[in-house]
Amino acid sequence: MAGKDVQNGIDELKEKLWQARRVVVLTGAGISAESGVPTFRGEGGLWRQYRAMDLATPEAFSRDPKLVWEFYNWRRELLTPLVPNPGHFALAEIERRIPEFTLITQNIDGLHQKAGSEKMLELHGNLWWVRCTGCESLVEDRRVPLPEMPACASCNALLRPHVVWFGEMLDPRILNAAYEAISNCDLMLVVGTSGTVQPAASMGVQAKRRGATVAEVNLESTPYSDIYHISISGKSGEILPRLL
Ligand code: BJW
Ligand code: ZN
Repeated sequence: MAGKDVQNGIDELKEKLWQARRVVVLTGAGISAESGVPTFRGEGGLWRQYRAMDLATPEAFSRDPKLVWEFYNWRRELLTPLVPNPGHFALAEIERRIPEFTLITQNIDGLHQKAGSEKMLELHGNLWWVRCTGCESLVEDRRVPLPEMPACASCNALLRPHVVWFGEMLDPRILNAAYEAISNCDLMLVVGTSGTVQPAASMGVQAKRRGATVAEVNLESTPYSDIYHISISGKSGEILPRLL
């Protein structure tokens, strides 16, 4: 995409954004890429190096919980020194300036909160929370690393990461809140997601069907680039601050 197209896309998005009353932003791994967090697909992506079905399914966890915990402990180690980038900070600032704002993220890294975002829905959970496989209790646990087979403080059963694996249902309260925001928004911005994982992948199209303007910011084109109203090609850490 030529620089002029990028500038035109930014100008158009800026106009729509600052006219809007209700804004939804959906983010994926790409927004955290400039902070040093690996994405899933694409070059250097986690699912290029590891088989998702061996690590991110309930079946994998039942079969080999140690291996799955090893993977999530490694991700915790990787994330510990990382900080939000200008893309995260720009979204936190947009939230402060828009009357009704919802950030829906597929990311589990917690970097949006670190940047100051508050009105957030975490569709796929959070790496820094653990859930008991016995009593279902949910607690924040920032130990790095966790023990090989971490146990629940109340019932001693095995803990699992509080994330959503393939084949698992998303939390219905979070999903309903996301659909509610999407169906009422004037503008939806989709940032740094490949649009391959459902149900998040269809959310932009649903907003468009409900009459919202939908814009995408991504380093590469996605299956939705020609469907959304505005598609801006570039790094979110460079594009999003230019909206302010
Ligand atoms: C930049 C950039 C920069 C880079 N600036 N951009 C309907 C049809 C078919 C299948 C299904 C369906 N409904 C459900 C399914 C099954 C499945 C699914 O979608 N499978 C597809 C792969 C086909 N979905 C599920 O199982 C979901 N559950 C569900 O729907 O339950 C009901 C149900 C179950 C079973 C059958 C039917 C219904 C749960 C999905 C859970 C996903 N979990 C993961 C792991 C989370 C924990 C962890 O991190 O370990 O979530 S998988 C992984 O993918 C992670 C991500 O959140 C998710 C999305 O990835 P994302 O964010 O898009 O990252 P990438 O890497 O793909 O893309 C990065 C993008 O950034 C790229 O586009 C780059 O260009 C860009 N980029 N640098 C801007 N600087
Ligand atoms: Zn327990």
